[in-house]
Amino acid sequence: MEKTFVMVKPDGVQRGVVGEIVNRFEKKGYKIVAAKMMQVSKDLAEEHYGQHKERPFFGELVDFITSSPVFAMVLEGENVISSARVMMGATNPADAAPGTIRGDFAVSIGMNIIHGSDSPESAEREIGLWFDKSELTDYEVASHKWV
Ligand code: RTP
Ligand code: MG
Repeated sequence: MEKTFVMVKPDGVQRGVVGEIVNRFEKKGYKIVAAKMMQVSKDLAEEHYGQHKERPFFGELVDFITSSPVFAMVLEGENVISSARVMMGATNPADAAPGTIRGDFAVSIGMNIIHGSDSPESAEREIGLWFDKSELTDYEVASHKWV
């Protein structure tokens, strides 16, 4: 079954919406395979956002992600990679539809509350980067036969 990496960014943790965000993914029908609160190191932030190294906002992005703890998760389910991105809404919260996480909780592109892997390749890379294999659980959710 497909897995993705999702992270509530420092602004989401500071604003107390971790529970609300986790709730949305649980209610949708996705399984939480792993989750942890963590202070991100500069090395991890730079590696995670490596594809944006040459972009003008890279320094600010790394400073922001390391500024306060994040809540990192691995979610599992059918089409979870693209579906979680739909639930998050557009990168720029100004363009994110109401009802999406960014549409409901964020205002500016620099503090857009949440990250989600953008492809199967990114998901595999990011899960490996943020979680040790031993942190990933493997269990059945009884109600998921109805999802
Ligand atoms: P993310 O990786 O954080 O889930 O966001 P995303 O896929 O929707 O967007 P991406 O293009 O990967 O950009 C990564 C993060 O960089 C910040 N950004 N700032 N100032 C700017 O023009 C700008 N553009 C992007 C955003 O915080 C975005 O989430
Ligand atoms: Mg991205």
